[in-house]
Amino acid sequence: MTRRVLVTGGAGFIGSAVVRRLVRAGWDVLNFDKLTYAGNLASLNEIDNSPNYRFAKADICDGRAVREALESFRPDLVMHLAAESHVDRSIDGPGDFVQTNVIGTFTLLQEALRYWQGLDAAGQQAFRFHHISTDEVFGTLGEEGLFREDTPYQPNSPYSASKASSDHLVRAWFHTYGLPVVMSNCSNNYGPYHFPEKLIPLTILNALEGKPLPIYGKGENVRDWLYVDDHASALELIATTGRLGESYNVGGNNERRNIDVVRTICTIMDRVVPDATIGAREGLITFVTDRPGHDARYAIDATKLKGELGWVPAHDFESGIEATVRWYLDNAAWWEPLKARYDRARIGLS
Ligand code: NAD
Ligand code: TDX
Repeated sequence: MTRRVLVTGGAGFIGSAVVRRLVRAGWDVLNFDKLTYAGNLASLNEIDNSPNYRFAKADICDGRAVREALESFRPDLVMHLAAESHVDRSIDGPGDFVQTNVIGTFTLLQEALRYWQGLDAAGQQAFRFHHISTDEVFGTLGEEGLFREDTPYQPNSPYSASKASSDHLVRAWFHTYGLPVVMSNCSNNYGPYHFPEKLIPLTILNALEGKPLPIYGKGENVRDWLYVDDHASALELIATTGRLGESYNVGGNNERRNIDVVRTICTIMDRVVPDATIGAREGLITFVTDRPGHDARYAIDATKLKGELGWVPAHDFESGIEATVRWYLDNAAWWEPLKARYDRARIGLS
């Protein structure tokens, strides 16, 4: 039987990796995406002519559009990735985050429940709703410890608070209405097709052009980096084999301080694209005003996912970051058109 998956946010960074993976694996895929500034159909050029791929431009807050998509496509899996995802934007304008991440998830849950209740017994048995979330819901760690699935929620930014709210709604729809859900919370992703407002692609593109490399505060904040295709492989596994009502933490065991991430990128670029007029790129590092409420450290304990479902990531940080730098160097046609769409004025850059 062909498996049918409705992916929300499939034109985004992680959603497009999931769509590319599932289309290649033979799933029938409907990509349901509003195409905000972060959505980009060019990220799907490799698969968008495939007969088992289709696209609907629509908003998860629009209940009627969600209902029509579910009733006409009739998926046996929903993977929910659509979200406002950038922490800095959530500080400047939290309203969109509450709207999409909270109201949008609520709308999707209501329509998924209605659809699921209308299925026959075999259809109900087969159906799953997978909610994709972030480790930022757990707040911040000190120097020791890791986020586990039972770590208390302590979100600190409007973004993480909105994602935490959505996680709670999904859990409640399982316990109250019996909607068959699985959930996952992942650490920072990096890799190809990452929108250039985020630390790693911003650093690569600014370093290429010899522009300042902005580091918030002292650059000592720690993130746990995971190559995006490893997240996509975890998501397929969780969606298809995770236990209903459970959540799984996803992370690559690659803790790095931001300053060290930026220095690593500088070293790779000095080697791969040396530029005498720019010189050593570490000289471009510019310490700027810290992010308000900046979480000090994130780190994931993925023991449950590895032990229960047998997930093994394929990339370590060193090979993943080198592949990512080379991808950006080889794919200017993807990122050039985006440059007008990201706002560096916020941090005082041209
Ligand atoms: P992204 O910002 O790159 O993409 C989000 C996508 O959702 C875009 O294609 C956008 O057009 C779409 N979208 C936004 N609002 C919508 C709406 N109202 N209706 C329909 N589509 C809408 O995000 P990402 O980095 O790919 O993250 C995907 C998911 O994974 C998010 O839920 C995020 O919270 C979560 N996550 C991200 C990371 C990370 O490091 N990027 C880590 C852990 C979890
Ligand atoms: O210019 C910058 N300078 C800088 O020092 C930017 C954009 C970021 N930073 C810092 C802030 C963070 O400590 O680098 C770190 C990474 O920042 P982002 O790339 O903005 O990611 P982060 O805020 O950690 O959130 C990301 O990972 C978790 C995603 O955007 C979220 O959607 C995901 O849930």
